[in-house]
Amino acid sequence: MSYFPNVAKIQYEGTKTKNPFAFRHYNPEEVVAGKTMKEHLRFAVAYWHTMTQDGSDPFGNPTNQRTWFGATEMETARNRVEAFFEILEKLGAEYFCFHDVDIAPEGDSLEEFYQNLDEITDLIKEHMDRTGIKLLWNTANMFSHPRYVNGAASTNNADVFAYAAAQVKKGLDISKKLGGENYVFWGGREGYETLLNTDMGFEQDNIARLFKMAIAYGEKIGHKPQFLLEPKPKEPSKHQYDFDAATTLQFIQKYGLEGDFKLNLEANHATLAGHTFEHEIEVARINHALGSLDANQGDVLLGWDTDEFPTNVYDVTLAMYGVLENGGIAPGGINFDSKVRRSSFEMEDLFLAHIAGMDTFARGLKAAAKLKEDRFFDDLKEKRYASFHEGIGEKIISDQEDLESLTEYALGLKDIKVESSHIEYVKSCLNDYLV
Ligand code: XLS
Ligand code: CA
Ligand code: CA
Repeated sequence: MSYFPNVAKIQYEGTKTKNPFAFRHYNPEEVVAGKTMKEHLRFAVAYWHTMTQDGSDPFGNPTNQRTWFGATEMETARNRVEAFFEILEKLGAEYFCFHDVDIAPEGDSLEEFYQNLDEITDLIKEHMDRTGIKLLWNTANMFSHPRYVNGAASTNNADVFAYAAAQVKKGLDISKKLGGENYVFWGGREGYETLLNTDMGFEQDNIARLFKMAIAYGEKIGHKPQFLLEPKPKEPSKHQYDFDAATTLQFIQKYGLEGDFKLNLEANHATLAGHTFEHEIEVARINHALGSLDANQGDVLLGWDTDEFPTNVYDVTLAMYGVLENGGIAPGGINFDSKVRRSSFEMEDLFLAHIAGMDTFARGLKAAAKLKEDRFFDDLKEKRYASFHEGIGEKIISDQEDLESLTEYALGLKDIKVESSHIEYVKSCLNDYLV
């Protein structure tokens, strides 16, 4: 049975095509900068936005038309797996991501939840074995259930901490069963509402404690995914501890987690933190902590996490430049943590949206590769910092100078020439790469 009888396998047809169900830029086997596009991009589809998001918003009912609802929650869960793998196969996406609660109902007890997860992950595994599609990452949803109202690892309630630990343990068992390449922690409720009742140091120690338990359990079961922390400044918590890449790196370093943890960076979370996506990628990259990317975009006119499919070629080009500079993103990937707009409610919009995102990343990759080949940024920066590659500058960066010797040098300076950056010209030249 097919959930998308009118959609065939999506093929690359080039920019001349009028077929909406075709790639115009993403050509999986095309070689760009020494690797195929699919090796560079490692696209993943997110279970939550694709299979469980219903189109409701705080003011409106669900709009999404979906045909996978069954007579029971478990029947729906099984149908979703079938439909999901049809989407992955037809898109040619080689990876997927999910939260535990996306794939199976929680039932009335932890035991029942575990049983449901076992049954559904058996089914998922069958499809993975049949298709060769792989798990980029899974995670435990420790933010939706009312028990997590005051946080999961950062809760004030020890029973809640224990429950969160049980979810993480199962998450790692599932990761092992499905060969997950990464395992994500996103702390939506790990933050605070007011400092009046919050022991910030205590809460952060406990978060690190849970992470160390996860590392130890992974070692015990002989499964070592790349652990990833996903920064976000706010929403749903007023103030989340993993505010941005820099804050999260500081946490990783404080608790000595560098060997096991990297960052999963999301574009919309970057902008919520007042940064660009490329800024967050650069912060992670220069600290050897670029793990994986959640691809989406926010809306500059809205102040919340809209998780739109990425269509902004400019931003995506700069993000992909960071990925190329990093020498790639593996074992991470490009996960579409993106949802169709409420008005894109037909089943087939799920394809159109992913095609738009994949084509945008393909364009970004090609433009970034050309920028690298032309040494666009390399030459710009080399010229900009040229004074440090000769004379006194060279001595400064080889640590041959001190405050006294530099004072002596500065006293002898007559005229300091500071150059214009001509930044408008640079931006205009950059535009030439985007069309
Ligand atoms: C929410 C986050 C979430 C994580 C996984 O804003 O993006 O979906 O990626 O829990
Ligand atoms: Ca995300
Ligand atoms: Ca998000």
